[in-house]
Amino acid sequence: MLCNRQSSIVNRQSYTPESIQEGLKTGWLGKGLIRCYETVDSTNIEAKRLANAGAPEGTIVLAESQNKGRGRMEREWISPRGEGIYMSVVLRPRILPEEVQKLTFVVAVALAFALRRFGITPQIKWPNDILVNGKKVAGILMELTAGDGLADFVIVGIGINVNTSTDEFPLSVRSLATSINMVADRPVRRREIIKILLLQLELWYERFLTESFGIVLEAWRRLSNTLGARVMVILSDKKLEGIAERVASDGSLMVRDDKGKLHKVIVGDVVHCRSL
Ligand code: BT5
Repeated sequence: MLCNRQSSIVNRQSYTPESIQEGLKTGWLGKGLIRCYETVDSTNIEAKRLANAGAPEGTIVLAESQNKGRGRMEREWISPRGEGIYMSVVLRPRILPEEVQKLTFVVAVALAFALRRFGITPQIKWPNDILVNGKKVAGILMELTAGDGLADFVIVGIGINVNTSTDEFPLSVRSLATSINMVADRPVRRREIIKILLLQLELWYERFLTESFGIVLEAWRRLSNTLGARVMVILSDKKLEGIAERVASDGSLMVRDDKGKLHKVIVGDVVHCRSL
């Protein structure tokens, strides 16, 4: 208990670009422009503004709080001041727009490996949730801007609950969410997580670009708790129940229903039936 109280004091120190870059072991990611804000609408929106103005690959946007933090499909991302990491990264991969979904896997793997450094055993729930003990500790929001051909840029938005306490989550999310300092084996500072995360992100992004998506997918499979599970997939117009058999090479989830029919799910929310 005492540890947690101490951690909540140290962890609430805000960060500066210098404090992130000090001791940062990446080759390029985060070595250039880092913008730290007190409050923004959404770090993804701010990063998009910067990218549209020509910000290079590796630019980072961080905020202490967001008043329009977003999840997928315009859902809200709860972003209490100083309690979490609200970060967006500008990437400019030379990939086709349809390949961008694969980057969610790259980021999820990087995030899971980074969190393992703090004595946590995270699991990835398809497509973009990072869970600890079945509760969501982090989420990923990937936003693409493309012209006619290749992706112009991708904004990788990452939200991590670090110090957030249960009562800071609204009732609708409370039983589903957790935070790093509720589950880590020692008090963790936000900037410590950011440095390790940037390093993992650079590593897995470069593997994806120079080696293959297969390598990422292999790691993802080991970290995922979705594969083999009985799931309910909430699609825009219906629900589908079955076994999540595998992830296809494009990142979509293959679900076999009880009649034996295989469905390819490209976008949807997954509920693991055992936790219903
Ligand atoms: C996500 O969406 O999980 C993506 C979250 C990405 C947030 C980051 S923060 C930095 C960057 N800037 C942004 O504006 N966004 C990104 P999705 O899978 O749609 O999950 C959203 C759902 O998660 C909500 O509808 C809630 O049920 C739940 N939720 C909201 N806030 C949460 C939190 N802090 N912790 C855990 N669950 C939360």
